[in-house]
Amino acid sequence: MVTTIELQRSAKLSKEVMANVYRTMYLSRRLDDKEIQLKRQNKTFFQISGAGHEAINVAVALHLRPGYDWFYPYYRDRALCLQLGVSAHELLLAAVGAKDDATSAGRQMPSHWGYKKLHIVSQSSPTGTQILQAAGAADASRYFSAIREAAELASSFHADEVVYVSLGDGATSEGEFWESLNGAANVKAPLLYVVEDNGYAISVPVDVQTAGGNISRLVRGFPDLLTIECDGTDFLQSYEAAGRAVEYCRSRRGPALLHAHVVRPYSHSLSDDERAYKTEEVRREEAARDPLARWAKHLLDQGLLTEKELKEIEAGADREIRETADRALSAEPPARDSVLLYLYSPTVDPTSEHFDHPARFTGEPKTMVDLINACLNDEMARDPRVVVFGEDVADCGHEEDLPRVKGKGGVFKVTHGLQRRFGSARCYDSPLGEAGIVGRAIGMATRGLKPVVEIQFFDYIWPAMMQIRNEMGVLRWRSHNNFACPMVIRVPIGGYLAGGAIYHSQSGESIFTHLPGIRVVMPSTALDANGLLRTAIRSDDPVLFLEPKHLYRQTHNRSPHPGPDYMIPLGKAKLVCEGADLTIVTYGALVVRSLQAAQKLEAEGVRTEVLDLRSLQPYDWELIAASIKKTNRALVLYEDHLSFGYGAEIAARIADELFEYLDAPVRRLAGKDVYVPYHPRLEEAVLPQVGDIQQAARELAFY
Ligand SMILES: Cc1ncc(C[n+]2csc(CCOP(=O)(O)OP(=O)(O)O)c2C)c(N)n1
Repeated sequence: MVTTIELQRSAKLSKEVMANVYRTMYLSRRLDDKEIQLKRQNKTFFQISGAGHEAINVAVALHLRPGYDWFYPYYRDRALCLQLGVSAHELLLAAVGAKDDATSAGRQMPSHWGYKKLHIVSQSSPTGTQILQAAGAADASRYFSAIREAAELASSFHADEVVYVSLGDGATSEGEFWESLNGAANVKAPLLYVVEDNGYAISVPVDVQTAGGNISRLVRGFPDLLTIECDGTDFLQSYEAAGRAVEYCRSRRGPALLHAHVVRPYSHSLSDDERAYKTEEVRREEAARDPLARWAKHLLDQGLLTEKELKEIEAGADREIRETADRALSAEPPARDSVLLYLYSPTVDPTSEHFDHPARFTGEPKTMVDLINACLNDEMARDPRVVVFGEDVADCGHEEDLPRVKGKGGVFKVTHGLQRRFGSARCYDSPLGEAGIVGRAIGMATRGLKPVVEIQFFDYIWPAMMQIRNEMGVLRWRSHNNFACPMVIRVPIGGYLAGGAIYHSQSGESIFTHLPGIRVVMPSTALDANGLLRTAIRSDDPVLFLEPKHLYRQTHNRSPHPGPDYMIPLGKAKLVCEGADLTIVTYGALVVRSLQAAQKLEAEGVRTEVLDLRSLQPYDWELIAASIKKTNRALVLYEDHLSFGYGAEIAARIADELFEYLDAPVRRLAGKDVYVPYHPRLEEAVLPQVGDIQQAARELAFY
């Protein structure tokens, strides 16, 4: 639907509200000034202003409900936060990075909002990530409407709630913006986009940034998206436009995009001087549109406030800032030793015995695909908050055709039957966009759902890297445990496919184990996959669940179903073969190859111990150390490229901490530092084979 609204000045506001609007706008501007002063005095460490955006901010906030609606505000949204109920003191605590700063306890720069009570979700610095998360928060709203048992478990849900997200004109160029629009428009999500267009992204003018220079014109083809363009420096016009946009979302007609033209009088940030790229003429024109001055003039011209009343409002705000700045400057800084707190859930420990639940086997042996599928079935039945989405994961995109088709359920069939059993609200196809899958899952998880999403192949996880690295792994830590996104990303990984080639054989687990805040798991058997996935789903942390796809249907790793509560704690390796002469530390597809090599070595008189790590972050150092203290020789074996790989960390730690126990250098055997090629002969040359393991182990044993 293409909808552009003719704006009329019909807003009816009391004198008191209008005076308060001025107060918030003025307070916001003077807080910027105060922060700039403090930064120049080296009493704070960063400043970015909301100057020029105050009118649209306050206008939108007046239509929204703090602690009821959900907010993903851009860094310029100081006035929005104030209007929603954040105090000047709270903002200044963030500027000084105080221990009691509610956004992050000194971990984030100021203007990275996050106030749990008000539902202002912790924000980060990448310009586009919040947009997909907001779409996810709106997805959660739709989910709660559809699945009442889940809504009953939600910390907050209202049938007419709205999710607010704001961004700059520059940020509309991020792919995440377009992914979000496609997703939100397609499902009529109750998502309000406010594009605060100040004409520049740092120094890049909007006509250089955006085709045709006008974002609302570009997005008008999205069905069910209401687009409204307004002068965001004119409070009344902004108020009316925001009212219509919010009402559209509240009444569940679809998402709305409010394109507000604003100005940016204080340069991009304190590190920028706009005179380097804006002419005096442009700056003069922008100054004439300053929303604060315009609103003051309107109030005086219309006789709504006297000069004296205006001055009283200003004096009151100035006083508040002075007092609160003094208090903020003497606030206690965060303790140095607090820095490691809240990388992971402080209350749910997936390495604990609580997650050690014995198996009660039933039925015939099943493959890894079957037992992952069984775990998803069990967990979806157990917890209405578990939701599965990704590319092709549904059985049939057109639900009405389900009775007449066999059902897809993922390219590897891991999610087969979930849509049929649990319905299309709980298992559905996402658009083809990995950032969207992860970003939306983060938004849903923040609201208390448990997304278990699939990235179709590890090789295609990279578009989601921004969301994984800068959001999923960071959210809990950066918000000082105020927000979290416990979720699971399932990813088929690795080679040995004979034909998988460069783009269907990749490994790369070390890139993720390197990231604080994320658990990384890689099972090598059907039973472990079942038990570890259940732990991942029931844990309170984000988990990257890597499934060696070569093992999906192998008969050697099959197991009967271990029961609906079977769990293996994270960080527990498995001793899969006992030996006395050397230890192979490995995981994934190389476990079975190590066992085959160990058997052959046995015939040569070499007794090989094999450890399957199963969980890569955290990993079982205790078992590794115990084994090497016994065998005194270590071979670290992994499928990924040798250099800078996961095994490099393990090998380094063994050399560091177990040096006195070693009778030989720590050895590594891994994939070559080259891509996995298509022809099986070439693939064999790249990935470690049983013969290679045998040779490396033999050399080590006889070193
Ligand atoms: C993904 C990403 N790329 C680059 C940056 C650096 N950066 C910070 S703000 C900014 C410009 C943003 O412009 P716009 O969205 O128009 O917002 P404005 O600052 O004008 O309000 C850039 C390039 C960033 N923070 N994140």
